[in-house]
Amino acid sequence: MPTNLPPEYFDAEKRYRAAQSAADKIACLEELLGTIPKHKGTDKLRAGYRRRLSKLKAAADTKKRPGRQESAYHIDKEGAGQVVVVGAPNVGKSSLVAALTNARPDVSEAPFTTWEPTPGMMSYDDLQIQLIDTPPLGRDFVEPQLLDLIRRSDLALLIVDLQTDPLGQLEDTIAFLAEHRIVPQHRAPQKAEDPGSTLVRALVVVNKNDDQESDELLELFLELLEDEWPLVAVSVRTDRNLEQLKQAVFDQLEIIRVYAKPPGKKPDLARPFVLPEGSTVDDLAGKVHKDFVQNLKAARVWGSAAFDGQLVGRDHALADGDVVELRI
Ligand SMILES: Nc1nc2c(ncn2[C@@H]2O[C@H](COP(=O)(O)OP(=O)(O)OP(=O)(O)O)[C@@H](O)[C@H]2O)c(=O)[nH]1
Ligand SMILES: [Mg+2]
Repeated sequence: MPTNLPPEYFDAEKRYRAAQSAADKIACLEELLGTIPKHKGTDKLRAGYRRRLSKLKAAADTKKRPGRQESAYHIDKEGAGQVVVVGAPNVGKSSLVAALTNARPDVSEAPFTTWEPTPGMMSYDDLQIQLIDTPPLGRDFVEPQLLDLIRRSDLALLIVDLQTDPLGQLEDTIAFLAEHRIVPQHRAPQKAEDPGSTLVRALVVVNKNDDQESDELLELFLELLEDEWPLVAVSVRTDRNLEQLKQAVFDQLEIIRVYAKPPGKKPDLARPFVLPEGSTVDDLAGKVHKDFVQNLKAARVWGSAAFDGQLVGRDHALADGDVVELRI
């Protein structure tokens, strides 16, 4: 032990020994290190405290990590579907999410405004659908987590700006997604060539079709567009076609709403069960309660695909708007 240590060292050392929490220990160690004169005789002592300090800091960091992993890109699905809004800079992604949902992402004339995804809820009839605003797709850098968000989504809105090379923007977006092995679902045949790719439902949204004047631009764009795309032309600025867009989003999600009716009672029309298109009575039973699947004896359906009150079997396919009475 070197002899020439000042009295402050011994005070600081006492405090360090008394410290309970990791944060206190770190603070006391830093203070302690500051009191030790720097010369050859104190090298070992200082190195020892340094090691302890870095160990404590590393341990504190790993503890913090679970918090850090909750990145802005981990957005829990809410409502009837998760719809991610993607596209080139400045096409109006944030404007669209601000117009259709309760979220208020920043909008500006300058490109590259958005840095983080922002979710919001859009009402459609009796449903809530989640829309997520995202940072622009760019050649230089794209957060890998954005790609995962697109892969996990139920639908991607590919936004282009009618007034700024919409064809080029759409081609770039598709090429970009393809580079990362994300394939729009209606191009499914391509998937056979690459089994590692992810199919994602996609809807092209042509924004900034503000008025009749820009309809000419739209016609030109549609003529040049080679592939068939599910597509809606809108204007966030003038509200043009925004209702049609909501309808198209619902259609593309390929979901149905079914209302459960307890025997002898009225159906609960306020809370639809949301199921993928093609779902059966069995699928609904599983969603209502796991006991229902095993014990289901009969079901009656009121709706478009059945005559009113028709008795149906477990594998009867349900349609949007059906009212179903499950009997156990
Ligand atoms: N004329 C016209 N301008 C629009 C429309 N929608 C959005 N804009 C404008 O386009 C600009 C960009 O809008 P943003 O919503 O910030 O675009 P963004 O795609 O989120 O942009 P980044 O976050 O930078 O990728 C803003 O000046 C908007 O006011 C529209 O329908 N018509
Ligand atoms: Mg934005």
